Amino acid sequence: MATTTKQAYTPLNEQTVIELSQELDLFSDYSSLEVNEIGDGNLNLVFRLVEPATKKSVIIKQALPYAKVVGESWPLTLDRARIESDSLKKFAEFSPEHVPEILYTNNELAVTVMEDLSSHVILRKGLIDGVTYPSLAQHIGTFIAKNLFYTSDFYLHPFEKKRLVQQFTNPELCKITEDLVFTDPFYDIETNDYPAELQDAVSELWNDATLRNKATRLKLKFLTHAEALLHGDLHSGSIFVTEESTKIIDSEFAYYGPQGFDIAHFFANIAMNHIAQRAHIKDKEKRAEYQLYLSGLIRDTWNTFTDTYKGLWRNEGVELATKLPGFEDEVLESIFTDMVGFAGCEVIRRTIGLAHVADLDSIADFDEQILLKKKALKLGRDWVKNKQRIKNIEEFITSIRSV
Ligand code: SR1
Ligand code: MG
Repeated sequence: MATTTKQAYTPLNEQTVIELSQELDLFSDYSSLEVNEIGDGNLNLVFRLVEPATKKSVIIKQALPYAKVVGESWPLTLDRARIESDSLKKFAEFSPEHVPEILYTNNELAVTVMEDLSSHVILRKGLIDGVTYPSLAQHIGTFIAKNLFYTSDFYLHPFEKKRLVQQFTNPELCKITEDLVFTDPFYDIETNDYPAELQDAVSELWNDATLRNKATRLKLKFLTHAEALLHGDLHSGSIFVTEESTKIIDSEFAYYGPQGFDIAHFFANIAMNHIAQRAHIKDKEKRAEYQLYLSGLIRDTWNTFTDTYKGLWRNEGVELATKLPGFEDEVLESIFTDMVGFAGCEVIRRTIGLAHVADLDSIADFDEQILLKKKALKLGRDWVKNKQRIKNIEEFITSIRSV
């Protein structure tokens, strides 16, 4: 592909992004290009460029030198654009069908040009609207199992594993997770964000010494267990879907971490949707049916994940540990227990921390919103404190259904 003469970083705008696309020779007619900045995430600029005559379209994503959700007072490394494009390319080695195609990257400009996925919708929106996705569990379970196994010591030569750990060292983005997921929600810190009506529940949570203790231990795992390459932020806003297709995006939080982390974030966000459906779907029968779908989504994802992981372990395991009889079951049990705890932290921080989820925040009836947020907090606390007591995926699902 052609390249650009631009060398110094400056944030793109609707004019300069067209100039960049011209230098990169992405289209044939630049006079009629339609450009929209469609970024609704917390961190980046996202431009969609469409050539009306040919209907050709691309996404040009650029990291800003600060967190957009807070503003310029929160500086943030541009290196996250490199982490994102490198990790998407790494994921494409195992699951090309589940990531957008990367067409061009420029680390100095913090720019990535990628396939436009506007035929898809963001999973969070689909779930809030009560849509079912028949292939999603199969896709996510396989995607996570392959990423974890193929980037772990169970499969890689130790030199290559350590090279990847270096390539994906991502201190600033990890610090955001260390603070926003594992620390701030458990203390009276100004980044937290919740309505006054939740203060009693929040104070009770802050006074729970066991909860803090367990959350701190989970944070230590996140800090120290460089087991496999993670997406690092696999909530339902990082997944694009259609009925048949699933694409994972926004992997700027990728790093080497504990294996239970990504699947925990996926399940936590499904669980919050499950809770929120009490407000979104008024018809009782329809709601029960949809909640059953969500339970099945968790069950099928977990079963696909474990089946795929075990198959890889048996057939492609290289490290001696994969030859120990029954050891894969121990590894999967430990992933499961970590998953329950990490999911608990995610539910708590999405309810009272800095970054929320629309599933709960969009509940129009304020009293109902508060009631359901209290239920989410209770579930999150239970998962963090009692992760060892939840023995299998059926008990995990029961804990969500009995909220
Ligand atoms: C300042 S970034 C806030 C959150 O948005 C991202 O998607 C991550 O989840 C992060 O914690
Ligand atoms: Mg994101």
